[in-house]
Amino acid sequence: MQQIEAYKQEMQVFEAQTAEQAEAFRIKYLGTKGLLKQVMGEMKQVPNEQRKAFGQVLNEFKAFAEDIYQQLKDKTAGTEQASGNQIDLSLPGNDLPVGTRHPLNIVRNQIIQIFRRLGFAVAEGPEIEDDWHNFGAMNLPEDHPARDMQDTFYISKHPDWLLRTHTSSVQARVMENQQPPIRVICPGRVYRNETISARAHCFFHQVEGLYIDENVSFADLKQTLYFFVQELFGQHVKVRFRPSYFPFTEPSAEMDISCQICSGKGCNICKHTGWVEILGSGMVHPKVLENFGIDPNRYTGYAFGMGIERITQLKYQVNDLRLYSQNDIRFLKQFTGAL
Ligand code: 2NL
Repeated sequence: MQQIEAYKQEMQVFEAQTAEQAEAFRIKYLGTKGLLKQVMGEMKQVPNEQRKAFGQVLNEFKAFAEDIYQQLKDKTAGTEQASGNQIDLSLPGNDLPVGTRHPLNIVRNQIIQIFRRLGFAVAEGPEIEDDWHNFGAMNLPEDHPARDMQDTFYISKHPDWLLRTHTSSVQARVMENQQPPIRVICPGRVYRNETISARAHCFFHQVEGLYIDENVSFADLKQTLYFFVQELFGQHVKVRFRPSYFPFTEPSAEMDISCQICSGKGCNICKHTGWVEILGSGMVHPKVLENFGIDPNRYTGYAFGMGIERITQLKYQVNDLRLYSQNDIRFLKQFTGAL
């Protein structure tokens, strides 16, 4: 009883200026490990006949403590702000780092924009293709090396399926569903079974184009592609066409542009020739047109294909293909603002 009286006096002189100090009172006296619980635990030792009286004292003690706590709480209400760990909501927030477009997407978008202005639509298609859309329709013979497992990823559970090796498969799907005039470009990822190095990867990105109508000529092909590289690299760029071979075009040509690194004087990039290859092209093979029921005597067309990695390399001097897919922020952030 005496001890309780002493505690009461201790409580009465308890000083609290802040809400934290009022809380300290609660913990010390009323908390689960507080003094009140401790004193109540002593009930067991009280002889039976005194229990009732002691219980009353305890109840009164508890009410006393709660009353003081309530007073301290009222007195210090609103002092939380003064405690110093309050956030100032009027301050500006932390900057969120803004990402950059991937260089391959920057260049792909530039290519798409140029051809859009020439009336080309954009078509997309699946990355897993069947043999017909990727090879057969494109006039690739059964024994063509591209059809070998060494060069192409086949889906082992479904031998007729493969990862497309070019986006010609998308143009095949366009020709399947649409009669001429056809004017599309097909950007997308393609796969080849290559050992990864600075110059080769097991996937890369392409833009292929196709234009089929009456009276489409090789002169249209040349002038369109010349316009394209002038828009992409500048008016000063020179072009040359070299005869080439593709199973899906006849005649075929590869196009070179004057080296953008040394302006044609000769450097490592152009192997001291002053020219760099940027795309393959040709007049659509009559067999390809026939495969889609397009009459080759009425319609002609040109087609072309380019690697986006290669063009990005020439535009931004990226000299290792692996950089495109390593996600190294030091590489990627160099394209801030290159939109
Ligand atoms: C290259 C060469 C080329 C085509 C792609 C094509 C598409 C159809 C019909 C005929 Cl639907 N040809 N595409 C034509 C010539 C060359 O790509 O070196 N690409 C990176």
